[in-house]
Amino acid sequence: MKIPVTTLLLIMMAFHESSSGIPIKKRNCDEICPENFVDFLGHCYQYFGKETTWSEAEENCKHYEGHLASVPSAEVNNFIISLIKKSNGNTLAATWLGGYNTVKDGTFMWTDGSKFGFQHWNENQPDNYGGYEHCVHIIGGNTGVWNDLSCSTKLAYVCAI
Ligand SMILES: [Ca+2]
Repeated sequence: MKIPVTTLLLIMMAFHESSSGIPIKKRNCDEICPENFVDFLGHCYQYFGKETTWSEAEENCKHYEGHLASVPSAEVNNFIISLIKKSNGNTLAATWLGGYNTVKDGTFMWTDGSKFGFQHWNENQPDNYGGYEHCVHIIGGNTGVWNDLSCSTKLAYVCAI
């Protein structure tokens, strides 16, 4: 039996369609954020009120295929402040961000690998108080300025995808 080429092509296309019907996960501005994450400037953010150490917080963010939030601009810092307040009874809780520094030379970095450019430190910070403050958080009850703190301190945190 001779099957016309066009029929064969249609069958192949149909098979291809059904075998690749699983949508590929994309992360761009058009994508809807996962449940409980809020979209802002192309990233998805969630506040977690359960206080954990900085590294535990980063690990939890990785479960969502994200990282602790990096802050590239005042705009994003302001958004994170409003997200914390909205999620926490209008109170700005002390909250881990993805900033950390290398113990060796003190250079700050973000866990998502983005450039540590914009900085919003509180006055006289970072001070590496006692020589063991290597993680960055937003100071609670304040204006959203940052402090370096011991990474083993347990704080709320914000993940970004
Ligand atoms: Ca400090």
